[in-house]
Amino acid sequence: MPLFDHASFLRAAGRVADLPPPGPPEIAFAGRSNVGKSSALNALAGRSRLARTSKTPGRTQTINFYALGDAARLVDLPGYGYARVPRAMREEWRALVDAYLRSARTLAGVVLVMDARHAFTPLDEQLIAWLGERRLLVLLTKADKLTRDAQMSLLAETRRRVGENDVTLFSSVTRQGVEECRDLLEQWLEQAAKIKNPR
Ligand SMILES: Nc1nc2c(ncn2[C@@H]2O[C@H](COP(=O)(O)OP(=O)(O)OP(=O)(O)O)[C@@H](O)[C@H]2O)c(=O)[nH]1
Ligand SMILES: [Mg+2]
Repeated sequence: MPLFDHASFLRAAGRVADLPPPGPPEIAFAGRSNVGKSSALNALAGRSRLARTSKTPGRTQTINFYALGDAARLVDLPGYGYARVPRAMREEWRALVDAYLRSARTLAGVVLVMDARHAFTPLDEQLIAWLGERRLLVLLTKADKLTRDAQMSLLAETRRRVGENDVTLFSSVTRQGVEECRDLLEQWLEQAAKIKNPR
């Protein structure tokens, strides 16, 4: 769909003061370090190197904003809970992401990215609790690493656990789930834009 075909880098924010002023509705990508958030964002945007990805956990340390034309933004949050990051940096992460979530912008929803092979770790549970009532899409990525049967049971189990929220199996490698996600996120953005600009 057209919206995702016009992604461009907007800004990297390493400090609260660097957060861009609120603009169009945003969708944030959150999840543990190295689960594949940046790769998922690239797969959705159809661009292999828009967001930087890495085999080394903790690659994304700033909040990176990408514009989808003038209509929307995708926001790549730094990985959560990477144990080898010094404590002071973890505090900074928390403060920065907290400031982002509290800032007066239109957050259409959060894509919570989990590794399909290790879903619902205690860190994921903490993140879900911390995100509170926000609308979630649980993206079970690296699904290419699971058999079809394992994918189906994980999907059913995840649906049970996250209730009202959306769930998709995803792979940045095979592009499984990409179209489904784009359609859903476009719906979120349309709804958020309507709430923002009621006629
Ligand atoms: N097999 C497979 N590998 C993937 C997939 N998505 C990401 N990866 C790999 O997982 C590693 C981490 O990917 P990133 O997208 O950088 O992960 P991230 O969540 O942005 O990581 P941080 O920025 O460090 O939090 C890289 O080696 C990717 O190539 C996927 O769907 N399938
Ligand atoms: Mg990243």
